[in-house]
Amino acid sequence: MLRVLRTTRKDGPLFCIMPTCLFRALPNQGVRYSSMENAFQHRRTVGVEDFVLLDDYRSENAFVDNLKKRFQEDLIYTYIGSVLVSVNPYKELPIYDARHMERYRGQNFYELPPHVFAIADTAYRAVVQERRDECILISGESGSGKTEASKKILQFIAQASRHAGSVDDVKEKLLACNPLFEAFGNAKTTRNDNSSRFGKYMDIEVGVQGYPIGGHVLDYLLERTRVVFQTPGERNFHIFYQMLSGCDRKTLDNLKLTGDWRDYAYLNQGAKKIDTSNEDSLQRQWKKEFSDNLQSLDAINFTGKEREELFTTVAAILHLGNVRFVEGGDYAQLTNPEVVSTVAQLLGCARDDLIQALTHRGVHARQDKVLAKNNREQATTSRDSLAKAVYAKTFDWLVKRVNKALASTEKSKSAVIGLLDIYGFEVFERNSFEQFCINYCNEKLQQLFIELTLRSEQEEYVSEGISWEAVDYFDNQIICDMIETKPIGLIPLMDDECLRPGNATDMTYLEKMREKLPRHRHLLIRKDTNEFVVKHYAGDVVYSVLGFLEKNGELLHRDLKELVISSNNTILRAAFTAEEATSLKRSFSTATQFKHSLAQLMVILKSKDPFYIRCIRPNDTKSPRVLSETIVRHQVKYLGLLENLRVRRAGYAYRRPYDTFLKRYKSLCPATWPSYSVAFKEGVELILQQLNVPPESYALGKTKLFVRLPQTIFAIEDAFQQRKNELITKIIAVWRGQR
Ligand code: AD9
Ligand code: MG
Repeated sequence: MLRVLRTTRKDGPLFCIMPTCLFRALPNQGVRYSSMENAFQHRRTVGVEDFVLLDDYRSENAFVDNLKKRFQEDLIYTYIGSVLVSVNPYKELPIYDARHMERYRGQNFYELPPHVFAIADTAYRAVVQERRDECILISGESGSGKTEASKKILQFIAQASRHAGSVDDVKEKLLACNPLFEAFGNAKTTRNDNSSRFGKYMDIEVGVQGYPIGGHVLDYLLERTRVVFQTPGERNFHIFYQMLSGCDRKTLDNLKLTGDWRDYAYLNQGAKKIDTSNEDSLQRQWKKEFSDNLQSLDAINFTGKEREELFTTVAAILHLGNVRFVEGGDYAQLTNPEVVSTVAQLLGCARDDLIQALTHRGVHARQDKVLAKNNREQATTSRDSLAKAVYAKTFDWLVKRVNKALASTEKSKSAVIGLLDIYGFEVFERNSFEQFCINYCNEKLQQLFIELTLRSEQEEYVSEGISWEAVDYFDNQIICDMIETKPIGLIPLMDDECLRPGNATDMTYLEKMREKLPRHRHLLIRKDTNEFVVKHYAGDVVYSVLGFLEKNGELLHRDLKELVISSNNTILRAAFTAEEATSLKRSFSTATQFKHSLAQLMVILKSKDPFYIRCIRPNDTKSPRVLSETIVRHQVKYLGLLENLRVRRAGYAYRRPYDTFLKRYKSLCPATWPSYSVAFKEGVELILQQLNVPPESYALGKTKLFVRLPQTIFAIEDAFQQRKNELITKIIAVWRGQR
C-alpha cells in the first residue's frame, strides 16, 4: 500500500510516494523476503515494533490493537522508545535459546526486533564498557511475567559474559540462588501458579574484566501469613510440597514426615478449591524441583549440616501446624502432645518449654513476670506466630547465607546491574494487609517510573540544549502521600492504633481513617462494613481491615523468642539476637519497616541508570493465545503507557548519536560517501540538507540528532534502502561485466 506523505517541500528526492508502513516494523532482520511487497505485507500484519511509530499514537485502541496483532504472531515484545512492553504468552516460545542470546549480544538496541535480551545486552554493555551502574526495573501486575523476565536477563548475562573468560563459579551461584528463593518465597495464588510472595532486588557486580564477580540480594517483606493460612484455591510456599515429594524415605522418616501434603493442616486448608486432577504431574514437578534445590544448595556450597538444619526447620513448621488445642475450662489444652514432642525435637528445644510457651504467656508487671494461661484461641495464635516467625527468620537466614556465598572477593571496583523483581499489583476477592503492602509498593514503583521517565527525558533535552513541551499525566504521588505521610497517612495511623493503650481494634483504626482523612479523593470507607477502598493508580481495591493491627504489630512474644534462642538449631539461634529477645523496646511496625526499606530501595534505584520492562497479563485464565482487550486496555491505561508514548513523541520521537547516524546513512550524500573528513555533526547536517529534510522537523543537539516525527526517519531509511539497492545493482553489473 502506498500513499503520499504530507510534505512541506516537494522539490527534494525525499518527499515522494512511499510505503505507509514503517521500516522499523520489519519483524526480523534475519528473515529474507522474496519481494519488498511481501516484506511490507508482513509489516502490516505484525504491527509496529516501536509504539513511537504508530500513526495514531494518541489512541488507546490503536495501542491495544498493535499489541494484539503482535501477540497473535507470538511477537510479545514491543518498544516505547527504550521501554520494553512485554505480554505474557503463557506458552514456551523458541526465542530464548543460546542462538538468540548470541544474536542479541553486542547489537545496537534498535538493530534487532524488540526483546528482553536487547535490554539485558544494552545494560550489560553499559556496565562493562562505561562502568556505569544500571538497573532494570520490571513491573506489572501479578502473573504478567516479571519473574520470568528477570530469569531471562540473568541467563543472558551469564551467557554473554562467557566471552569475557569469566569465573563460572560466581555465575553458577547467581543462577542457583533463583530456584532456591522461588522455592522458599513463591507460591501458587489464584492469579499465578508461581507467584512471588516477596520482593527481590539483586545487584550483579561486574568486574573490570567484564564478567560477574559477585552479587547481593535485598529481600522485601515476605508474605509470612501464607505459612499458616491460604485462601481457597491457593497453596503454601513451594518448598513444603517439594520437600514432601522429593525427600527420600529415610530423610522423611528422620523428619517424621509422611510424604503426603494432605496430612498437614498448614497445607490442606487452602486446597479445597484446588484442581487435583493433575496431581501426578505436580508430584513429578515437585520432585524435580526438589532435586534442583539440592543442586542449588551444592552450588552455593551449603554444608551438610546447614542443609539438614534447613529442612529440619521446614519440617518442624509442618508438624507445628498439626498441634491442636481444645478449650479445657478457660484455658487451652493440648490434644496431641506427641506432635509437640516431634516439633520440640526438630526445633532442638525442650518439649516442656515449648508447651509452656504455647499455652502460657508471660505478663510483665513492672519488674515481675507473671505467667497467664492462654485460652484455645490465644494458644492457636501463639502456635501460628511461632510458625510464621520461624519461617520468616529461616528465609532471612537463607538470604544472608546466599549473600555470603555471592560476596565478591575481588578488590577491583565493580559496576553493577540491579535487577528488581517484586510482587505485582494484586486484587483478590478478599484483600488484606498483605495486598495493601504489595499494592503500596507498586505505587512507589509507578511513582519512580513517572519521575525517571519524565526526568530523564527532560534532562536529555536540557543537556542537549533543546527545549521541550511537557505532557499531562496522572501523578500518583497523592496516593503515596495518603499511605505514608506523617501524621495522617494510613500507615502512621495504623501504627498509632497499634501503640495506643486501651481498646484499639481494627474497627477503631477504620474509624480513625474516616475521621482523619475525610473526603480524600483516593480513599473511601464503606459504611457499616469493615472495608475501605483505596483508589490505586491501577484501580480500586477493597480491603478488609480485619487483621491489619495484628499483622502490623506482628510481634513474637518474649517467651517464644527465648525458646527459639535456646534451640540447638544454628539457623534459629542466629535468627534472633539475645538482645532482640530480651529487649522490651518495640521495634518498628511491619508496615513502617516496609516503608523504610522501600525508601532505601528508591534511593538505590535512583542512583542508577534505569531500564524499564512493563509486563502485561493478557487474560485472567492463564491461557496461551488469548488476549482480552478489556484486560489489556486496563493495564495499558494504569501503567501510563500512552502518556509514556506521548512524552516520547511530544518532543522528538527519535534521537541518534551523530556518529551512529552518519555511519548508517553516509552513502546518501556525495559529501560523505564513500568517506568523509568532516566532523560527525557536520556530516549529519550535510546528509539532511542533501535529502531536503525540512529544518523544522529536526533539531541538532550537542551530541545527537533529534527527529520530531518518525516518518522523517522512515523516509530517510527508505531512501537508504533505495540507495543500497542501486549500489548493489551497480556492483552486480560491474561484476557481470568483468565476467
Ligand atoms: V507475581 O507478581 O510474582 O504474582 P510475575 O512474576 O509477574 O507475577 P511470572 O513471571 O511468575 O509472573 O509469570 C507467570 C507465569 O506466566 C510463569 O510461571 C509462566 O508460566 C508464564 N510466563 C511468563 N512469562 C513468560 C514467557 N516469557 N514465556 C513463557 C511465560 N511463559
Ligand atoms: Mg514474580
